[in-house]
Amino acid sequence: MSVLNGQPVPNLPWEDKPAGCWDPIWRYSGNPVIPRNLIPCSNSIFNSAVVPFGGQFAGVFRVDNKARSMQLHSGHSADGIHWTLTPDRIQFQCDDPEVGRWEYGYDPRVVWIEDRFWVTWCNGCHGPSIGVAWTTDFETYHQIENSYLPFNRNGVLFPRRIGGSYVMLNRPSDNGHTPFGDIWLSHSPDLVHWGRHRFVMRPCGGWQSTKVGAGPIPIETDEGWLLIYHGVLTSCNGFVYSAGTALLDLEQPWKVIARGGPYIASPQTHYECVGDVPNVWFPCAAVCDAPTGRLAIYYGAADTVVGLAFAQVDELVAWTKANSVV
Ligand code: BMA
Repeated sequence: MSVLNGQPVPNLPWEDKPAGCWDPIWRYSGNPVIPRNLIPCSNSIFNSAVVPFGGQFAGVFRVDNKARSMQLHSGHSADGIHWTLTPDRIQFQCDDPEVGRWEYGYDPRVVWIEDRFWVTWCNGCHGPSIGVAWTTDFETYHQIENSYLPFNRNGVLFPRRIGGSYVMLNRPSDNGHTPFGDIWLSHSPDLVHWGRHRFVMRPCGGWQSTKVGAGPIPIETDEGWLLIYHGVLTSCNGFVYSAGTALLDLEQPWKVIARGGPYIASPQTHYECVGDVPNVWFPCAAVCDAPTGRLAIYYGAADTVVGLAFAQVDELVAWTKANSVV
């Protein structure tokens, strides 16, 4: 198994799997990496996106402020563990005031495609839609059209065109804490006009019985696109968010090759089980060092803090195939 079209990230944060760990992913011993009160305005900092940038790391962070409105902030880090976030929210530049009118933003993803970083997020536009913007420096962000009509969440771009099109996973939803959710895939010639919608996967029992949504940017391997996604179970005390994996066809990525039956991670530590929304493990980024296949996965814990976990791409691919329910 090898990672395709990846880059070396020699300074990727990393710890070896601890002895006695039975799972394909393991947590950083210093978690959480970002506390809820890192900047003066923050009530909580969680579901956030990180990428390699200029030999260091940068990202877009979900900050719910002390007025409890959902905002996006830029962040920088030399080592991927110690972060500096801008005190003020990102002010997106947008030619069209109807598109650029800011309501709220949350759950960002960031990906390098061709010549710039693209940011997608759940963007308030008379209900949740998928906002799209690009940046080259994590200082100035240029917002373009929302991808879909409301209501939609979890817009996750693939890192390259497939069959000539830009491709985005997404999840049609409603305007509340949606009690349903399937993953879909849409195509675009220009990142503005989206169509050729294809069904990818629906909930399928247990930890992923209520809804599913794409997580980090998919990782290209010679066995298919490795997708880490979240799944939701409805307990008598509310939703429980866990994470799992699937392998998608390289050229027709709406076709699921394999899908793990068990979760790879679920809320189990104190900071995942206790917070503003208990029992949430919500991955938004997986930074890969292509030569070693090491993954640093950034996830929101209990809608309150950012956690870091580690995995090996080859182990996740083998585990997904060995535990597939497809
Ligand atoms: C979802 C989104 C996520 C959040 C999760 C749990 O609907 O709002 O941002 O982590 O609920 O509250």
